[in-house]
Amino acid sequence: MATPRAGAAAALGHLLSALSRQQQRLWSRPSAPWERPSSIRLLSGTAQASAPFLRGNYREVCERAAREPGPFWGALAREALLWDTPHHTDCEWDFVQGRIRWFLGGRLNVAVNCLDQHVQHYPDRVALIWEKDEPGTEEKVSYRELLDMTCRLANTLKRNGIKKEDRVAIYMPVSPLAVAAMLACARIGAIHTVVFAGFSAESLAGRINDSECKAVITCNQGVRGGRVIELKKTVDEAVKNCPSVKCVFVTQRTTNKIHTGSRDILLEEEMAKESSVCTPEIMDSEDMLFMLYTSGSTGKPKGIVHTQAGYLLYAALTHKHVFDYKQDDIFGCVADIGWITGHSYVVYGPLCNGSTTVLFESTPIYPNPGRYWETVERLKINQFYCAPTALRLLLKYGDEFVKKYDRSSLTTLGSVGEPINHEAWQWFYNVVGDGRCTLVDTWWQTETGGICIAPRPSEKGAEIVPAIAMRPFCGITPVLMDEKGKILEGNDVSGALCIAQPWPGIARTIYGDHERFIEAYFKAYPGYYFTGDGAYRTKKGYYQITGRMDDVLNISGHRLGTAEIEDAMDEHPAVPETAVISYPHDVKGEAAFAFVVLKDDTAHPETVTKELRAIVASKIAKYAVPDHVLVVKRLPKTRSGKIMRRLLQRIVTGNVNDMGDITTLDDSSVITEILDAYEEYKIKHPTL
Ligand code: 7RM
Repeated sequence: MATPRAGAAAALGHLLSALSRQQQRLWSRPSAPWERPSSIRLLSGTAQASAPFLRGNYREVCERAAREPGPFWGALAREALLWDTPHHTDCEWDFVQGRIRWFLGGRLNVAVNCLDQHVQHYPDRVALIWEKDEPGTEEKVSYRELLDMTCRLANTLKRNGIKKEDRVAIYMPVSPLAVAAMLACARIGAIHTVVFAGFSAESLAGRINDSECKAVITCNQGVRGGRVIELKKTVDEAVKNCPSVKCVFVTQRTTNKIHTGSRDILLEEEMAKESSVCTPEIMDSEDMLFMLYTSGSTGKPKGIVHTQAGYLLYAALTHKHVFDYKQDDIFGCVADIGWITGHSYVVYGPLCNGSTTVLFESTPIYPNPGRYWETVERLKINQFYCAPTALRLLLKYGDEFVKKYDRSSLTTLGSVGEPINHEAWQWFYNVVGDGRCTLVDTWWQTETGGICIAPRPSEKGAEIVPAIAMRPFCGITPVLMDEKGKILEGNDVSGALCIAQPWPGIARTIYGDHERFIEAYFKAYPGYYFTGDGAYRTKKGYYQITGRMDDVLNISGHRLGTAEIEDAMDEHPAVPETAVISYPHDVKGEAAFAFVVLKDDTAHPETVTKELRAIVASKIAKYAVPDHVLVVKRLPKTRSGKIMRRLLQRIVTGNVNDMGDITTLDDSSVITEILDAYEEYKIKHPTL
């Protein structure tokens, strides 16, 4: 049956067949409508085509990118992506209204870019290596197999009424089916929102309801670190309160039988009945690709929206150039797909580049602290990308767990998620990398879509300063602002990190709340994107990220708003008020410390603090539970009633002699009161 999109779809097929008629025979399905000839002219190329911006002098190219971002990215987009219709306008933007559009008029399909174009050339190339929880049980999936899986899954979604623009929640650990689920959404134009499988039922329900998802895709159970995680049960609990959900697709990760409810659909069974051909929906560059929830400074997570072409281009180019990815390399990013790092550097960037990408299901210490390096040896990983928190944990176990394994395949090491401390950087570089690999500290955010500041690319042999992110990627224009919103010129200065011009990977909006998008990112420094981070520009002009400037914690590389934890605890009937602050933690980077005020008639404060921990785990996630909960009589407040968290932070970090400006404090006797309570608590908790 002809669809309105059949012409455009046919055009993609035409291009693919033109690329290599001989190879085409290997995988062609003559009945596929999108292989019919078409008169639409397509711009060719694959994302592996060497991007022009690295030919020649890096500094000059960057200067040009900053001067003329539109034509710079426009040319790259034409060369690096596979289009149905080329774009007519490179970029339209207005940072006051938070309006950003790239590659207008362009039409393409992200799944075709990530799959079909590679199947065309190398159907048997390995796309995914699923490094399952038990070492030595890895499974490989070729591009042809991943395309097959994606199309069957896409057809299953379609058969169950999921269509373009519908939202689909994915609540799964990393697995080939999770990747296929993301790509199946992309293929039919549905919008996925992956929810990290460690979030509680209530968090999941909140996200499903905010985005009004029509379907949820999940597993019966998850397996991690030798333990079974009851994912389906969590989904069942969540969807009780999600009226928009019409079906729950369930895959079998374990042999455990699952209870099926009225909305449940056994995914593998249905996929087996479907065709392995699925006509891709041709999408506009600026149609939504996915949203991903992330914490901000209020209690409610934000649904960050990324669109098709700009996001894909930026993820692919940064993947290739920051990590110096070469064809046939094995790329190992151990992030979970529930975070942006998993989206950009496990799935979209590597697959768009036709890479072999590792899906790591386990933990850094299962079955022992040598797991990462044993995996590197067994899979012959070339690029290894992880979080500093894992390195801090592993270095405590000593070098033997590393040295036992052959790491000679490694060429590039990467770190992401939080500032990397010197000890972790040196250990990663010298012990893991034997002092011979390039180590890149990469700074970026859910909102930036891909890496924005990192040591590479740069001129051959250019220096790398340990433990700092250093150089803006081409086309990224960092600016530091002082407290008054004045641009700080020159070097050796610290300020609020802003970016002056758009790049293709920047988020486009917060789902359903564009005002909040403007408020959060474009209000503080009008005309600039404010990252929420502070940074120092060194004497040599390199960037060092100093950390969040807002009320956002970074626990083991994961963002969490203090307000989110406070809101959860405030629901306890015995708790009128709470204040959560962060303090440095040697493994997690930062940890949460909660100060709580209880009602006067509370008989058992210890019971309440225990209940508070349970509430946070069930309302948000286990990782959000504060390490310490201290009961106090009052909180320090300004005369206008605002809680002065800064003072609490100084108490916990031992900076009591430097309280800063306390002139706005309503009643200064509260400080000694809290200090006394804190000292008493410390005696009982000597590890603090
Ligand atoms: C990719 C990711 C973003 C926040 C960001 C920073 C912090 C991330 C680094 C870093 C110092 C780094 N996205 N951050 N990378 N701080 N150096 N290399 O983590 O949205 O989850 O978090 O993480 O504060 O604003 S995220």
